[in-house]
Amino acid sequence: MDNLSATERLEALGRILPPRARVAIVPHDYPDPDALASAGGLHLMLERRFGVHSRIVYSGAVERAENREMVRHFRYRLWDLAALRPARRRVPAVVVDVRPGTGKVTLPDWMRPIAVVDHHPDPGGGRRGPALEWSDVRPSVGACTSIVYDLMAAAGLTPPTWLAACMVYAIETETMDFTRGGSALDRAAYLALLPQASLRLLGLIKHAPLPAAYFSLLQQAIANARLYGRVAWSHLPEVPHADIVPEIADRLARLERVSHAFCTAFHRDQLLVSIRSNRRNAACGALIRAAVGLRGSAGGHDRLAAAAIPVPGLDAPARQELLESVRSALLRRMERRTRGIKRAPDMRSRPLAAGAAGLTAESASRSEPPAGRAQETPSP
Ligand SMILES: [Mn+2]
Repeated sequence: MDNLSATERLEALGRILPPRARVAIVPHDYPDPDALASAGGLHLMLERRFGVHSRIVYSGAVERAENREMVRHFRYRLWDLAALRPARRRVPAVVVDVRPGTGKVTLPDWMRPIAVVDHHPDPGGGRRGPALEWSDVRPSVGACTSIVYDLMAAAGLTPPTWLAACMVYAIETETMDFTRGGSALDRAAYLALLPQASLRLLGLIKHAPLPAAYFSLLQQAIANARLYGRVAWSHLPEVPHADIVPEIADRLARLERVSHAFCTAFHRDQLLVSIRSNRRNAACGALIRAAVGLRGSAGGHDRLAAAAIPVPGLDAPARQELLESVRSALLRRMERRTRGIKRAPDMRSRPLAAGAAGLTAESASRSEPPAGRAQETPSP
């Protein structure tokens, strides 16, 4: 389906959509703005262009304050899969911003994936999902929302102002305001959607009120952050929601002179990892897959990627051992990649924040001698 125009793709989609059945639109678990806005655009398109009713069904939670604000203004209902009764007949599903079989989207037995819209590179590692009847996968596009915009535009559809605002926000966050790449299609989608968007809603999302717990997690993450030359790492022993992990990685990646950042955290029965790079061709997705291996699901893009490693039943020492192994596997690979930069990093670590881990401002500004493993692990 690679060389088809958006119009041809639309026609092909029309041929595989069941005429009367209700369709599920399924974004990846713990949907982010890109996944939600893409799902919203598809919901509108199925209805208006094909007369097909759909339900957006997600798993996991939406916790980041900005994302919750976006959901608050969503006019299409978002159905929590856990609260749905299984359908008696299998429901055709359109999977969005993820591919089935990657471990990043929950599809119950009673759903039958028929189509996918995604922009993630091939997951690789034998994690190829089932062949679908229709797919629109464009890894060169920065935001999945831009692909949905392309299809909507080919269908002659203009989103309502609230949805346009969500789509604009999705493209901004996914491309980090076009600093993290962004193709010609992303720019075209962004510039076309912006005049159609409720700018007030866009502002409300960006300036969403933050809960007090956010600040205490941020404080903890900064206190635990350590620098290894141009690599920054922080760990949170236990987080109440998954969304804080990529947020911390984003923050750390903005530290001057840092080229790679990652955050690790235990969340329920999983070790979560988010990595970021501000360098081109950082291949974060491949890097994290190599570091995590078969221990969990991992993947992502050039400059950002994430992994989730199941740890059910692991006691505290075993969890610590796993964390240490993942941390050193990531550091090793990042260190190799930052070697090309002037002033190659030494792998000695130092705390990010003066006064953190009981150090004074003066000793924190010096590099420590090579530290043992125990010392490199931040105290809780
Ligand atoms: Mn996406």
